[in-house]
Amino acid sequence: KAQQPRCVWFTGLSGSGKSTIANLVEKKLHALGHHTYILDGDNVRHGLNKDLGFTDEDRVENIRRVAEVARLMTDAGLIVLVSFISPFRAERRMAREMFGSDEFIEVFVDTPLQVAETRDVKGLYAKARAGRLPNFTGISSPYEAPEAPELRLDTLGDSPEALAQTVVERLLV
Ligand code: GGZ
Repeated sequence: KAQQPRCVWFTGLSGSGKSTIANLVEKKLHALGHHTYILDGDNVRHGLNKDLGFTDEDRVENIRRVAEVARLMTDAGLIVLVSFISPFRAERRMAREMFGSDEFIEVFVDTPLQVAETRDVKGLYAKARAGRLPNFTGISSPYEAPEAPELRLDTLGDSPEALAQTVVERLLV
């Protein structure tokens, strides 16, 4: 049976684990024979969106373009894994409204700020605290947590592997 196109929209702080989980989900879906694409900062902010930074206005435009591209990809039949902080509820709602109600799965990668900041894998939180990285999400720019996501992943409670499995199961029903 042909796969159903889906937009799996990961949202969460920098360092929350979005990309790690999205990559594991992709691996599992490939093993099941599904066609996927990951949209994230690495392949979008250096190309299509390289004119955009991190002001509120630029983030809104970043997410708007990402949602449009994701929509083109679901039109082409793919399962799209979208992995951006996407900090604003209004833009996530706008994205959701572009898809059918069964097509869009919002996944809140719920890592507390204190945990992401303590890990600080890339040293960005330290830079932001020192005032050398303006408009940093969680420090000097807001993150509006989802109120009713399809899935909330507790990254303190479970391994990335187990969380990825949860996403795959939710998405193939
Ligand atoms: C947040 C920033 C910033 C600022 C650079 N605020 O952990 P990372 O490094 O790899 O992921 C973060 C990424 C966030 O880009 P997004 O396109 O996902 O953001 S949004 O959805 O809000 O448009 C971080 C890095 O870019 N980064 N400066 N000021 N994250």
